[in-house]
Amino acid sequence: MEKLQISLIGVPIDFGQMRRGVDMGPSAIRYAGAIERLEAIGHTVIDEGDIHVPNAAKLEVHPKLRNLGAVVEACSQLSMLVNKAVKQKQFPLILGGDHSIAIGTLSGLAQHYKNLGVIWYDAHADMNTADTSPSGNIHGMPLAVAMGMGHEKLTSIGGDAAKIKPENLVIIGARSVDAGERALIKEKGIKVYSMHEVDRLGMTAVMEDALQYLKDRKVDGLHLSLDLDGLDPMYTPGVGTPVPGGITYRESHLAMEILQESNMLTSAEFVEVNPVLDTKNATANVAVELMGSLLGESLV
Ligand code: HAR
Ligand code: MN
Ligand code: MN
Ligand code: MN
Repeated sequence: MEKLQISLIGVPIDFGQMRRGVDMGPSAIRYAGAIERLEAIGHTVIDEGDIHVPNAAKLEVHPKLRNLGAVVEACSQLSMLVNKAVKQKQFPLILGGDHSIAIGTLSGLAQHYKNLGVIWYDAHADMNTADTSPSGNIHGMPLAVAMGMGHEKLTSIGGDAAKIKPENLVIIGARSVDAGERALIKEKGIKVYSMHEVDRLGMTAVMEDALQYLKDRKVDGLHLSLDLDGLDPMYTPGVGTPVPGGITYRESHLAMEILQESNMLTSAEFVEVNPVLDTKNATANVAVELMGSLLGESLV
């Protein structure tokens, strides 16, 4: 297995939604031993620390886009750091923070990858715009923004062009999808393996299928965006929007191992860890264990 130079970037933000505390996610994941775990595999970790997240109250507020100014500011910084890491041939590994940060991650990656593949491991489709969102929470919008839809202040981070193509996106684990998101999935023909497909086909087939689909599209990079609420809340209770009936712990490890075996992965992010809602840092612990499998820990 290739040994990586991992650029570790924390994004302590909780402004993309309403439950405070997910800004402590990067701390919780570091406390759970992320760096030691990755170094034990043989990777080099360049810890960029956490980006500075401004006080939301001092920046632009918007009736349908909660804390817009703070999210724009944090995502702009993140986009630059991710871009810098890729330029230096490092593997960006981003710790959230709520899922709004994916706007910055995907923007940074898009500076380099012109045909980026994305695996979105999540209970949600995160594809709302201000007009379809039931909540006004930006963490429910990053995929729409990356496809070029939504408020101009969000879509223009790192350039006006769309950051990903709908046909290069695969969603895994979906089980809470809003009406507007469903319409968009249909309209764009987005590949979704909902819990129905995970149950019916099994995780091995889902992952092999997903990776073949992305290979057929000749993606030039592959980003994993892993929302810890993709797993069943029985394993990852420390998330702001838990949805029952999720992916198991073992299935998730298997998915990570298959991703590792594919040799396609070029970046990853782990988001929505909220230690305030947790017991004994369980969710960050799972995040770190999954990181191990994803980045090449071997069982024997
Ligand atoms: N779809 C709902 C909304 O837009 C809930 C989104 C919850 N999102 C996350 N990230 N936790 O996946 O408000
Ligand atoms: Mn806070
Ligand atoms: Mn999400
Ligand atoms: Mn989610």
